[in-house]
Amino acid sequence: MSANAIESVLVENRVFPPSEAVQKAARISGMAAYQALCAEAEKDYEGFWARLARENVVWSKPFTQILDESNAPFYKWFADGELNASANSLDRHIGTPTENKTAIIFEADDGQVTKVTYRELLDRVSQFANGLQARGVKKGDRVLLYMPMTIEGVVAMQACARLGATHSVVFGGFSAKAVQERIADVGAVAVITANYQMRGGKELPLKAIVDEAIAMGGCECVRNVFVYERTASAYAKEAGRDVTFAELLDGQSTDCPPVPVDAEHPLFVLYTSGSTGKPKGVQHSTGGYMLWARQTMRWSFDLQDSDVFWCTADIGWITGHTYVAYGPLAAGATQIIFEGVPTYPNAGRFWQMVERHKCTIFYTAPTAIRSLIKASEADAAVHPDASDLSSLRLLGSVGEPINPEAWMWYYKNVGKERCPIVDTFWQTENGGHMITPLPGATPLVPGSCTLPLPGITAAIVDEAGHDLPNGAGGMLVVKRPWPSMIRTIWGDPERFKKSYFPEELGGKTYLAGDGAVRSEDRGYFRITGRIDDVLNVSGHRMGTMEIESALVAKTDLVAEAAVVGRPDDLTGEAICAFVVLKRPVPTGDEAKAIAKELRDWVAKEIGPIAKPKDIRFGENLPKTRSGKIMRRLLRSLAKGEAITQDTSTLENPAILDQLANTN
Ligand code: 6R9
Repeated sequence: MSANAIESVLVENRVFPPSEAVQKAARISGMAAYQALCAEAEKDYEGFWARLARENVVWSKPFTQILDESNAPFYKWFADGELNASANSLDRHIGTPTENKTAIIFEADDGQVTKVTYRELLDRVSQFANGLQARGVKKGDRVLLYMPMTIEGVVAMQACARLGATHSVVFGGFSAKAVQERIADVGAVAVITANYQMRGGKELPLKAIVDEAIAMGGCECVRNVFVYERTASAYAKEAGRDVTFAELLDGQSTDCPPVPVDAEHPLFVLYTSGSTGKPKGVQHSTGGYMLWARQTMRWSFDLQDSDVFWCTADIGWITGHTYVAYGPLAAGATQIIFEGVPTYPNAGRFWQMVERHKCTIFYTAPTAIRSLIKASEADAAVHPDASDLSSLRLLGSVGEPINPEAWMWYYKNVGKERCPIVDTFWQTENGGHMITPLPGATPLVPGSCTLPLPGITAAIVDEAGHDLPNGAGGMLVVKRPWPSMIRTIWGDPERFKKSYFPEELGGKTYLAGDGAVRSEDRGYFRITGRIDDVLNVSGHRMGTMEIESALVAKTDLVAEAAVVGRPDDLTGEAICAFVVLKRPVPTGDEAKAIAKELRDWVAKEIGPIAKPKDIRFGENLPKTRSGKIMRRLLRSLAKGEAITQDTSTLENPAILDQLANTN
């Protein structure tokens, strides 16, 4: 978010209360209803969550314990209860009118549409689970997915859950190295992938990247690679190890009893960037997670039976887990799944799809909105006005702060000043929405995620953990454990404690890693961005250390590198790398060529989303006398600001001029 945008958030005084019609129709109608739920949670915290757990989750063995804090911060919820996440998404609808309702409307990259009902989806998931079981996948195993956005991706996740196997989905844009690290860290027994993925009319390899990853070593745990043949194109197959979906499903029954697991059983591990070089495997539970996936569908989106829900997130991210693979199904929604990209065949694709499928709830990221604003300003044919958006009743935003200008455009042009916008703040570690308006209750303020959901004890504190008054910026924390929270970092409980429950805050307060401020008048939360070394580029989390490690791994060229973020109008933040080469500082065409080489290298090491936008070369980096890189100075340089900070502790002040000038 740019400094201007932050400023305009702070002075924002436009307020949009829910219309009478919206409020009347809503499940939580009016602020008093919201406050009553908050009061219920405050009065009897455990009783409140137990009620929601009974209402939202189908338990094969009911729980008698609610919250277990005996080994804090390793909290347990509903620990003696048993359930199955796939049964909670699919089987629960069998024998109800939802059984024959459309579960998924899939639109392929090329526009082809496929629909499946809940009954059909259950059959497909069961058959797939039987196939996995026949190849030895069982409860407690880990399975890595590297899949395109397709029905098959959801089927594979659900099939793992059906068997009690823990899935770990890796976004299809990550590199072979990233896949290899995740396979090795999570100890996957199998990989589920596709030969290719279709994006923007292009066929991009997936299977070949899995092959490359496994060939790097450390992946001896992988017995099988299951391959969805998304396209007819050929790919390399390793006999014995590789099994096509057709082979996997051949002869398998469409009946597969769901395997009951403990509430705390790990449903999935999803890797996300942290403030060190190594991504963290965020481990989620089954019971608490499923409770929140369904409840937030009903609260934040006020999901109704007639809704056509569309969350545009990829299943490789947490939003695609909670609001594609689990939440909408558990809540019995009809949802749209889109394989492609918003700009193909043109930048009106989202709006054309809303019209085509009569979408009622549309949930996307600010970065997509900002790029579509730009595209529709240049070409009226792709403007939202060119499509019939009258089916829409609710809009959502997620992934990064939405600047008020983009909010207003979304509100006017997409929602026609009729649809509330829920700006949902949450993180991979949270499992589901944390701070968000409720469409039938909360008066909206552009750029603010407003108030915590009932039961979520979000607060803003200073470094010592003291509550701050409205108007004072500080660290966002959550004071009490909640059911869908992260359970641990896979294989690294110490890092879990240090990252999220630091001793300085008493060891029991969840530290989000974001800065926030509450408005003076309403106490509304505004997220001001990460306060750690994590960047948010187009809604994707990237660790600065991760990118630095990738750069210095180019040992023939790079001596040292420091990465910072700078505000960018389109992507929120942009990656800016300061690089010291093992050769004289290049200029002109040579500098351009080396910068390109480094960008391609980072794409190979991590993935194209991690490519630095700016690369600047210098003889050195600004350092203190003790050798610490002064990142705040680099941040100013990246923004193109004059250095006004105190530079007296700097060992080599002359370096600032050099880094300010090269580009
Ligand atoms: C769900 C998701 C989490 C980080 C988070 C914050 C930023 C997400 C936001 C938001 C402001 C919102 N973030 N939603 N900032 N307003 N509505 O995005 O998870 O990929 O783990 O990212 O994204 O900085 O800490 P994840």
